[in-house]
Amino acid sequence: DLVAERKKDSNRLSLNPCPETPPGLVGKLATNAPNITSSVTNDDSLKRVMYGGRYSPEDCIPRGSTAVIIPYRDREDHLNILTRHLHNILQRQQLNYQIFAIEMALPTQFNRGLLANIGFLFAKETGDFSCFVIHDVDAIMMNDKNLYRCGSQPRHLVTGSTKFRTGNNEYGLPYDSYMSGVIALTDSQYTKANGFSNVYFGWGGEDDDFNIRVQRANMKFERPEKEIGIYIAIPHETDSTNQKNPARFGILDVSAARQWIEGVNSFINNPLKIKYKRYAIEYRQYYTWLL
Ligand code: UD2
Repeated sequence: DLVAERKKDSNRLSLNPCPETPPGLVGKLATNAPNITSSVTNDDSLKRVMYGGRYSPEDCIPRGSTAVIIPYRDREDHLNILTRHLHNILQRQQLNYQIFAIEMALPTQFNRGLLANIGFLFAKETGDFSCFVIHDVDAIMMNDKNLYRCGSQPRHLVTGSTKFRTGNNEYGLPYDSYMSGVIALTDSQYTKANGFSNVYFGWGGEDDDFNIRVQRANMKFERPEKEIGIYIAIPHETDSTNQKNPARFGILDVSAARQWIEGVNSFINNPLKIKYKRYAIEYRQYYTWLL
């Protein structure tokens, strides 16, 4: 593997940077496909994925490098659909990328913010990424022009999801300041906001809390154009280990007071340092898995 990587590096010396707009993009994908995975045509993409769900373009020098971080538990079907779909599209986007599934061990209630923070730090340990995309496992991108790159401000990559379908509007959003599902931040943007709060166990609240953090750090989420940031939400039941957190509103009320005390800094030099155990790391065929 190392020899192959070195060879690629030396080949790259004579390569040009990838174009600003990747040439192979097709735009909006067929939405009525019975099987989302087969709606993306070029299955050869899966053969090009390196173990751990990594890829780097061979014919040009990529513009930055993206870590896709999926807070995860017990949704294997969704994870299989999403990772295959992403490999297909992110290769067309000529990105250097790696996909991470960050799983919380049972029996603790799910905590999406905590997993995002752990995934962010783990990805930084693993590779040199310029962009971190925190991704719901059930969010399927339906326009390949939605580039998984970062910007000068944090980015909310969703302009509409079938989860919030209203009347004739197939892809909707529940409210203006909403920024859930898929977001993209640079290392410095994520760190400046102090990452996600770690104290939301169970469903809800961590996304609105993160939005407050971003604003209080003098940043603002931006979205792509309306027809570009569209997603299918794979339907699912409520998870018994991610029940609605009845305390979420109370925790959200004191979001500002907690912002600099706990967050991604809770894992580094902090008197209230969070300790957690890594039970397993596996470099699986289509993604890197951390339990
Ligand atoms: C919404 C938000 C989501 C998050 C959540 C509240 C959208 C599109 N998404 O999702 O970003 O803010 O509300 O916490 O509005 N997960 C698992 N296994 C579990 C439970 C959760 O893998 O047992 C992961 C998975 O990546 C999933 C995400 O957490 O996509 C959000 O959980 P959800 O899908 O149950 O919640 P949902 O759809 O209401």
